[in-house]
Amino acid sequence: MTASQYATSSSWTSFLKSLASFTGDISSLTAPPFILSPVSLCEFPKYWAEHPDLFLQASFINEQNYKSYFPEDPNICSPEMARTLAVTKWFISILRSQYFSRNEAEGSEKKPLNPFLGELFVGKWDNKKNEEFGETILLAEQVSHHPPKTAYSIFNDKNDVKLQGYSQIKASFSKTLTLQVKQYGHSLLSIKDEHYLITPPPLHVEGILVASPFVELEGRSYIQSSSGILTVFDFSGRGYFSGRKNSFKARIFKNAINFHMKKEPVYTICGQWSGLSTITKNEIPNTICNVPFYDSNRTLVEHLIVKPIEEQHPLESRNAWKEVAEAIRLQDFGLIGKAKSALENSQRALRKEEEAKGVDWKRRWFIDVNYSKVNTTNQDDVYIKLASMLNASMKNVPSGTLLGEKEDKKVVTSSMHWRFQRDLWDEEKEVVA
Ligand code: 0T9
Repeated sequence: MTASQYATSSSWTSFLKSLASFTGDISSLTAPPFILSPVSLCEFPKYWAEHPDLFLQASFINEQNYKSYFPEDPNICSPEMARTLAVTKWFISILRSQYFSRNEAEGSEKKPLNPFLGELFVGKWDNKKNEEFGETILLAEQVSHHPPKTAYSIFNDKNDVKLQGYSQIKASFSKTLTLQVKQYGHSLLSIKDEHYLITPPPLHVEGILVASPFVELEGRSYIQSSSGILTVFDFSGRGYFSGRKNSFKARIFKNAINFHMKKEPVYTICGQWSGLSTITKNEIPNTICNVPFYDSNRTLVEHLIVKPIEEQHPLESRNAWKEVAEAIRLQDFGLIGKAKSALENSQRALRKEEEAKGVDWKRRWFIDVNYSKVNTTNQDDVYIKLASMLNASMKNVPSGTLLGEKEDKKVVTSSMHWRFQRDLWDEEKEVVA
């Protein structure tokens, strides 16, 4: 069947009707098999590093060689700027993985499996083709089930590059059945002793009515560097500041103050994140104008290596979900339900057991840090330092909310954020990457 045939099927129309009573809990929606993905949301952090070369690139840029990394601008001001351009390019490159790859592979966005508490996903990029690279390891853990939160850590020890973060969403359907999604959480990238705070953008899912959903980004993403340099991404879909889908404009400012004071950025990059983007230097005379910056159509992604299912720990995603995934591949509605219930029931039993014992599920590699209790003037803490440079709210508000903005002013008292504990991974005895 084609998407347009699915769109008029009774299973789809009755699914659409059920959306009227949506409460915000995506996992409670029973969708027809053709729109189910056999992949758990716990796997999604892999998208952050599907361009292993760009993920590491900034770590190779130093005082001596920085001009050679960005020959487009012979007057580039500093190695910090060259590294920010590398990080910006990496971020653009992975948007295609994060928000477009399911459409490419499956023809549309599909409903991912809702991870269970304690679910793990691990893998690595061995980078065998390039000796300088060394291994990049990914660890993801479902640290909360209600509401779902996935924490992740991606690190390359050889070049001292680390990314950690966590992600959570809040979703609602509009009258036209567009799913509006706000992202919560953030990522912290460390390139040796330089750090970056990255905030993911809001998005919406279109095409649900016609059974071929796809993601479109909107709003903003910030990449605040500890060097002071700030990249501000503005996203839009078809017809806002360009007639094309997946459009963006990224402005690179010397510092956040220049951005807040509405001063000119140093560079502007614009185009499509699923295709070509170009860079312009905003100086007079304008020497660099719409020079090609990145073309995501020309670079293949590198998928991480995941151990065969037989070698996986029972908590590892593809092992734990294998019956459900198989049932989805068979498109067997009854079997999907049965396999899902089996997993959910054993999870319910576990929670009951814990409740009776008065204990909480022990998180494996991450801890949650309450930032309303720590000294928020402590500039040794990378997150506090970067958030205050950007003037960003540290509360549990939508990603990228600045101090004084509407969401920040609401009475939200918590500022809990998930953080990776490297020693817990170093002591890990049962799970291998
Ligand atoms: C973090 C990403 C996130 C997760 C996904 C909204 C969405 C779940 C969250 C935000 C990643 O870094 C980036 C990419 C895609 C996001 C997903 C797209 C999507 O459709 C799902 C939601 C929950 C659905 O599955 C809605 C059901 C619909 C596809 C069929 C009716």
